[in-house]
Amino acid sequence: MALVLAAIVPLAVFAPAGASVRRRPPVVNLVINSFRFCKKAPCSLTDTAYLRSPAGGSLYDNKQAFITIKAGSIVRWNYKDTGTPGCNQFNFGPVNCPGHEVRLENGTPGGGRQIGFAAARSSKPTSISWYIPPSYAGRTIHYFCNINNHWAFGLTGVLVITR
Ligand SMILES: [Cu+2]
Repeated sequence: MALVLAAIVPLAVFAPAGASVRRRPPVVNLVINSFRFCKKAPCSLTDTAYLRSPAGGSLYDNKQAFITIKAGSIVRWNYKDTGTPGCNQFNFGPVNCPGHEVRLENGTPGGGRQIGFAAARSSKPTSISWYIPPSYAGRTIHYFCNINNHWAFGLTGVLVITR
């Protein structure tokens, strides 16, 4: 018994209290599916998070489709638009769909920073990842796909960033 204790106690003593062990940020997986952003495929028609004005910005927020994310996480949008009606199907002419992007809303027609692009008809899984820094806690982030005006088809999202 004493031996066992002797073996355990030093571990406890030297276990770094509040050590600055760097943890990997948790990953929150979302999907891009049927021209929508949502948590899990299949997305539904009502997963459009806001109606976007052609001038930029939101005309109407659909709060039921907002997605809450903890600051300090990585958001990963996985491209799953291979089904019907999906981007992969539109491979010709004026309705050609090259893929989808995540672009931050900034109230201008073209939008702000592009976080990433996921190509259609890829032979490999495609995703867009974004690390949300802790300082973003409290923000509500509108984003959309501006490729061929996909936002007008309902491809808009909102992230609510919490602590
Ligand atoms: Cu798109």
